[in-house]
Amino acid sequence: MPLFWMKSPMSNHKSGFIAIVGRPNVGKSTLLNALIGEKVSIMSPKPQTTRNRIMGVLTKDDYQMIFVDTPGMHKGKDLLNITIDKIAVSALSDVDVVLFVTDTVKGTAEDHIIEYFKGLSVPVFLVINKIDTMKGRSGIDEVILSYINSFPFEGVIPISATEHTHLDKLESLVLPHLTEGPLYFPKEMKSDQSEDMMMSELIREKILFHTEQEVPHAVAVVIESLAENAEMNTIDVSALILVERPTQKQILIGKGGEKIKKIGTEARIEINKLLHTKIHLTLWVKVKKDWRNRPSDLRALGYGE
Ligand SMILES: Nc1nc2c(ncn2[C@@H]2O[C@H](COP(=O)(O)OP(=O)(O)O)[C@@H](O)[C@H]2O)c(=O)[nH]1
Ligand SMILES: [Mg+2]
Repeated sequence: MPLFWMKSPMSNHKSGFIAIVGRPNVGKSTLLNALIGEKVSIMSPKPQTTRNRIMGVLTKDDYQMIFVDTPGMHKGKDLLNITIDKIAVSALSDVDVVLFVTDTVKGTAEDHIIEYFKGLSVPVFLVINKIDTMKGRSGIDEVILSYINSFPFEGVIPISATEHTHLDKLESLVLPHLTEGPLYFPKEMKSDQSEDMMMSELIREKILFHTEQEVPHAVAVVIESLAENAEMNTIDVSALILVERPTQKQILIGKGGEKIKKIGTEARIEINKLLHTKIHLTLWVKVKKDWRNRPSDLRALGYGE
């Protein structure tokens, strides 16, 4: 403690970082978006939807909560998967609270995630999502009972991210664990991602929606250029979609270019909303063999540190 000391004028202001972790597909990104009230992280029923650590910022009068969405933790073999897993684990360090999200009765797939908590000194809440699909109270109890002995959780929070059920409760349970702190992000900022990253993610979300099997895993999207078109009063966006094989390119383009057109139209609507202006979107598909296993490609695409 210094000799001369005074409470700062911000002394009632609290802030902190809250990690959202769990198996793929339990609804982590949906929860983040519901808490922030805006789409900051893309969502889909496909695994590997979230590949990077994404922050969503919730600013209220007396506090700022920074939620850190993570890729689902699962054991994968290629370098992209290993990188994704590392990102998820490193998100656990340097946070004030951890939200462990699940949606089912405990299975062996989750054991390795709980192991990571044992080395932490911060509170971990058990968040049971998708209660809208569970059979009443007994269904929720069944999930709680399956977890309660595996780790000394700080508390249990049953929610539905899609229905926005108990999200206010979640906020009020997390708040006491934040300490006095500054605004880490400006009040109006909702995410730490760049506009380019958000645009490429929205395009990837539409690709995930319209393709099956190996294509979602083999796809990466980069924004190549962004230019104001004064004449048309639009912003012209050009994006490159990378795949690993010519067959994947064919699937993505579809018969007579039908599929890529649909993806483009849907992505354009979302990017319009994001930028609050009309955009003109051009998509290019290119084959880049084995990009998922090349460290330089992964870095260039924004995956990893
Ligand atoms: N019924 C229901 N579905 C949900 C809920 N939250 C998420 N989902 C769905 O679960 C799927 C995976 O969601 P996502 O947020 O991408 O999961 P993540 O991989 O954990 O980030 C999506 O299809 C969501 O619509 C919920 O509260 N109720
Ligand atoms: Mg996700």
